[in-house]
Amino acid sequence: MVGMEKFLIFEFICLAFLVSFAWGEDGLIIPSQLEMFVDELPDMPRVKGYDVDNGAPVSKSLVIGMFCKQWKFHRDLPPTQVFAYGTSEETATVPGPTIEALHGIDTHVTWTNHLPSKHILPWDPTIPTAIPQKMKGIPTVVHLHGGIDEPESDGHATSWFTSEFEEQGPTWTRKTYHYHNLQHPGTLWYHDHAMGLTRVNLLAGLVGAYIIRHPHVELPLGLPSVEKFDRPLFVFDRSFRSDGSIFMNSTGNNPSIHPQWQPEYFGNSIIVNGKAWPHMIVRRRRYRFRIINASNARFFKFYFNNGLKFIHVGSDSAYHEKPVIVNDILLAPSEIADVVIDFSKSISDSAILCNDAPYPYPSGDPVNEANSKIMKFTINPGHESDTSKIPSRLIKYPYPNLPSASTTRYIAFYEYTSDIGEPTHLYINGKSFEAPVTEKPKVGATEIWNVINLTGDNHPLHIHLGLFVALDQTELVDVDKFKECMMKVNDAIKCHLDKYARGKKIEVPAHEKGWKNVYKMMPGYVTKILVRFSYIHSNDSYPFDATAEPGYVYHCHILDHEDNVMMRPLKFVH
Ligand SMILES: *[C@@H]1O[C@H](CO)[C@@H](O)[C@H](O)[C@H]1NC(C)=O
Ligand SMILES: *[C@@H]1O[C@H](CO)[C@@H](O)[C@H](O)[C@H]1NC(C)=O
Ligand SMILES: *[C@@H]1O[C@H](CO)[C@@H](O)[C@H](O)[C@H]1NC(C)=O
Ligand SMILES: CC(=O)N[C@H]1CO[C@H](CO)[C@@H](O)[C@@H]1O
Ligand SMILES: [Cu+2]
Repeated sequence: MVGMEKFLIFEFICLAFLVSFAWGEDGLIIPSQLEMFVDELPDMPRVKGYDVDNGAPVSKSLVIGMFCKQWKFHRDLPPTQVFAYGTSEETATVPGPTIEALHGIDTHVTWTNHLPSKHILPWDPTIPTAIPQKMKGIPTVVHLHGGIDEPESDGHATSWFTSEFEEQGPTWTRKTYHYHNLQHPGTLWYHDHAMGLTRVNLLAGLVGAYIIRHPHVELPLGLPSVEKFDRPLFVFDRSFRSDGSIFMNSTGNNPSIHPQWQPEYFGNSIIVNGKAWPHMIVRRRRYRFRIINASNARFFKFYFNNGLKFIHVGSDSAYHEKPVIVNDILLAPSEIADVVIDFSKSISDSAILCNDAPYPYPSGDPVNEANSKIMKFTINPGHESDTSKIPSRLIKYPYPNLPSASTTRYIAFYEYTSDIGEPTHLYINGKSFEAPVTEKPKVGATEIWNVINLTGDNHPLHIHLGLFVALDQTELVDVDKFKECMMKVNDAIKCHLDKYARGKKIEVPAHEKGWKNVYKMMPGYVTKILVRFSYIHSNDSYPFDATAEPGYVYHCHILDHEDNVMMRPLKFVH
């Protein structure tokens, strides 16, 4: 990607930079220094992705910038320097504004970069990284997660650009992105996707929600739909220093190989809509929450301390056929749970949203006091009239047709370790990101992907453009023998996957059976998914050329893995 001599100069500058960033590790905030539930849950600014002309919605062009500014994460924490999306520097927030789009109405967004030349977090030039030749400016590029859009507007990792578009990555084509909004209604989110910088750019604050509404099919459902009662909840974890700055360890787990990169970022404070352990006063009625997990690596298992249940109406971007009532929800990074909570059923005047997922998931440390709590709801006493309802049927999309699958692929996840047994990098199918593209589906195709996890971690797989259904997960028996063969031969058929894939089967939970764009790939299992590269709600073909350059990608959504480099190109053919 980068010429060697350039790389060396750059490394030198960056190392100098890293040294200047070698903060004392002592000035860290410990969570007990921050009182819980003192800040009110913000609702991020809403920006309409359409205009109204003579009563009819028409397409709209937005300009959304990325700004370096101060943000208060907690009453008792000094302001924190962040990177924030917004229509202006004054209104920029973490997370950014919620873009409200309408089905069938195009939204055009010019994403502008106003970031300084120095990053606020330590990054690592030794992993494949977007590096501007003039060494000026922070590369950024915006991906709309869950969007069904043309390759030129998909935010390809190498289509990055720096401040004022001064420099551009090798596959950059345009300033203004075109979102067709022709897909099924649901919750999407936008976030940075620059090569090798995704983990730090998101940690710095570059995330925001994007909702596609289709009033004609959604209003008859009767779910809470007024803005006040239909709220995105962005959840992520961060650590802070006592001066308020975001703390990210600047020493890698293999510093002689990668000076900074670590396989997983975990923060000790839980942030919802930009506030640490916020609280929200709610009425005794139903609310819809679109819970977006924007952690780098933390999984969450949400439940209520007072037994309140979640009525799961959608998963990632798509509605379920029927609501599913659950006591807890396991959310992997970048997964979305679209739920209704009926506070009129609360037996107490407050409810604490809790978390008990070990980290790393599933085999890591148990949660502690600080990361076991997410936020608090205080429920106003008194009866509340509530005209919303939970319909018995939501939206039924045609179920995937197995025999229509034209191709079966085997996708294996590998982790490589150094002499000291510490992870150095992760690859999909044993291939670097630059290795020639191997996944070339036909536009409109349905395919079976067998995803084989040969690592100790649960990796949330995300495929751009396509949607998929998880069919089943089967444990691999004699996994060490299979892994040995795979490490040598890297071919699941030659290594007789069928002989090993005969252990325990894990049923996909009811609330995750629908169309998804991220799914958790269990360690030591082969997960079979059916992927569809077309709309799920209609047989219309895409209104754009999906075979155009620069194509798409698929990757693990643990951002620290994606950056180093659990990501592969995905190109379409006719
Ligand atoms: C930072 O990472 C290094 C290397 O893994 C580790 O030794 C050190 O304890 C970490 N520091 C903190 C504050 O977590
Ligand atoms: C959030 O997403 C991260 C990575 O994308 C994942 O590790 C974490 O478990 C998820 N947390 C929740 C609550 O879903
Ligand atoms: C798409 O076409 C198939 C086969 O012709 C049909 O069974 C299916 O219902 C159609 N789907 C939609 C959403 O119209
Ligand atoms: C095939 C393989 O290597 N599987 C690994 C998956 O992860 C588990 C840990 O959860 C390992 O024990 C397996 O060896
Ligand atoms: Cu991963």
